[in-house]
Amino acid sequence: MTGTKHSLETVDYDRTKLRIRLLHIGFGAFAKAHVLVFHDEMLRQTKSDWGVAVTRLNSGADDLTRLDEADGIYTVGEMSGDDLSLRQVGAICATVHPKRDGIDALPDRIADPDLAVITLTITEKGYCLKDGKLDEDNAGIRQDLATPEAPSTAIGVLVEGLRRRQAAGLAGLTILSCDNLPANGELCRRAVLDFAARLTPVLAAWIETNCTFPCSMVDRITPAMTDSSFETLENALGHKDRNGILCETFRQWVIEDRFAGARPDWHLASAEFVDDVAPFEEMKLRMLNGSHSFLAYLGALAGKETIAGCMADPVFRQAALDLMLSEQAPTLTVPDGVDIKAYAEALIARFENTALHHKTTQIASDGSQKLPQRLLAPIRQHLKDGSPWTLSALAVAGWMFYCRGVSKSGSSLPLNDPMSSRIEAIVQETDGADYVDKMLSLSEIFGDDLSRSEPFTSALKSAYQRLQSTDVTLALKG
Ligand code: CS2
Repeated sequence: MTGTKHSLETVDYDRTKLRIRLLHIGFGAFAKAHVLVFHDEMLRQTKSDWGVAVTRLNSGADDLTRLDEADGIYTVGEMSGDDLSLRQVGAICATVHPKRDGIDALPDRIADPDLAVITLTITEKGYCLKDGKLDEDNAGIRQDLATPEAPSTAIGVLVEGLRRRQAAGLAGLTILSCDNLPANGELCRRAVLDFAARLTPVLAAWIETNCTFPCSMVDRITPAMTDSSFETLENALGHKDRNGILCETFRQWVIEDRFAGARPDWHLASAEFVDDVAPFEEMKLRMLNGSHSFLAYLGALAGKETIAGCMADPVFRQAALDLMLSEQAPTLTVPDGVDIKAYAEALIARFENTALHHKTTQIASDGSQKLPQRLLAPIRQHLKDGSPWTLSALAVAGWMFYCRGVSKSGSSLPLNDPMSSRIEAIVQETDGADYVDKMLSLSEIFGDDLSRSEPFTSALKSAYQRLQSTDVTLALKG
């Protein structure tokens, strides 16, 4: 990116004063660009002592070691068109990885007396839920219930850490989910309490009394880094930062104000503490993430590599706006003070950001975990109200088409999904005619209600048929 304008905000607080009071589990691209940026901004404003430890559970030990080598400091590049502003984040005091540091390192970190808050970005599948409860058939959960002192899942790690806190007579913690799930805090609480109750009811009761699980809505578009984005960062910075991240300039964090103990002053970094996050979560999940998934599946099928590429096509751009305003917005309780039309237009402008090479195939991953809250919940509402949901039907049919692994022009599409083996088995066993019916029988995704709903299944079949018989742009035009 030539002609880039940039400024660099270096760390301006005394890092030697930081004590580890916040632990972040699931330290990937999003956390680097979101939670840690809010936290860093707060440290700039308050010069407080809230240091952070970050962890990943499975892969990524080398990434954390590389961060240690940079003394925990990394660069965030915030991009809009040709503008790029750079900040150094200096909040991280330690990294922990069970495979590198031993199985006790993480539960011991959770049982540190200084710790007050744990934030989580472990993705939808990291909560190991089925029908809103802990999925005891999940392989990781089964293993962790058998050997709880050597946990491998985030839920197992949390419970083992909390058990050590309880045994040491320490205070409880605030456990703050930052994943794109409705009522994310409640779901996290359910998974943790179900797991703990399977071990000892006394531990579950202690967690219930001493810990809180606030809900939160998080928002910042942060594509996975590629060689070319590292190069953009290097050109702007004047040297390499292999820990760096590029993202958009927009960021939002709405947090339910229910902390077990001390609360970081994140409001000084523009986070909002509210009594009820639900309307914000629902609005963001349906308007932003719902249309992201819509663009991801239909865009990938039409050969569009990025979200900005979809926006450059007037038919896709208009369809995304129509989906938001005609099919998603009517299903929402819009938060007080929000102009939903302006919100939708701002989302379109964010999607148009050509500096972000946000791949449709990246957003297309984990569809089985994303469709229910992004598209199926609003569809349920339309079925109840008798209102139209043509574009939502195309999005779900687009997902089914995408799962076959081939675009309309015959190029291959990657299927990354925890349910991929079951999906692939359906793709293998059917020649096409009953494909939609077989996909609809995945009750973890569609629930028995939708699988058995005639209006739902027939609308899905005709949307799928339309995608099969015509090109995506024509299908979108109706
Ligand atoms: C995206 C989100 O990958 C996806 O599923 O929809 O990561 C999205 O970019 C963020 O939620 C934006 O806040």
